[in-house]
Amino acid sequence: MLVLCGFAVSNYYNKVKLALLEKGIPFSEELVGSGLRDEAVLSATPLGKIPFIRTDQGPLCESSVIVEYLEARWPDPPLLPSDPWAAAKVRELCVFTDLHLELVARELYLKAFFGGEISESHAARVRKQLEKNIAAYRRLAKFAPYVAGDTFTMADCCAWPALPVVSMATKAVYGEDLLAAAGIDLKPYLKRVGERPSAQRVTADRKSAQAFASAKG
Ligand SMILES: N[C@@H](CCC(=O)N[C@@H](CS)C(=O)NCC(=O)O)C(=O)O
Repeated sequence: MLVLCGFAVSNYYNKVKLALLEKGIPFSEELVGSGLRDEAVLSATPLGKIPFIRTDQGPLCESSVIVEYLEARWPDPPLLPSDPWAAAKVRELCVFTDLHLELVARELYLKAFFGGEISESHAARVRKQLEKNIAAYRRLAKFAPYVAGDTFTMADCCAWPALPVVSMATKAVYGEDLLAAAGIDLKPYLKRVGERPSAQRVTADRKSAQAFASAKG
């Protein structure tokens, strides 16, 4: 059986988990911390990043690659439209979410979530980049009600776990949620996707993992 490795607080882990659950693919979970350098981990995920999966054919890392593999191997139910153009538009949204929003906002996490410090100049540079990228994302994302339109797609597997983190990080660092400031109201979207059984499982597991982490201190 396929094994999803990583931890349930990670948005990238939850992106893959949503896809697995939406497709009804049997899987188990293996708790693996990020940034581990031991050979057993590096042979599966050479940068030590999570998530990765273990399959009968071997390990695979990078959440986008994993989700594409799941789509190709278990096409039903689909997370991409059959029309190549429409599918490319969904993938475009995935890239914008992962690369142009989450990866930029990630530069704030040290201060936003881990009690660290970042310089004012760094925070200002990230803000400028995020404002530009969020405005661009807003041109593409439909939220009607799903990110790519009327159907739940791979773009929602990316967006639903990641966008709240972008909101929280910008609020924590700048005192202002930059998504909301750009006119993106996430509440109806998060609620809508949050009603799906897949998302409910992801949320419940994330909350348990967070509670466990804070109990451990
Ligand atoms: N591009 C990777 C990003 C994954 C990623 O950044 N994972 C974080 C946890 S959310 C991680 O493992 N960070 C540890 C590190 O970068 O060493 C993917 O899509 O899977």
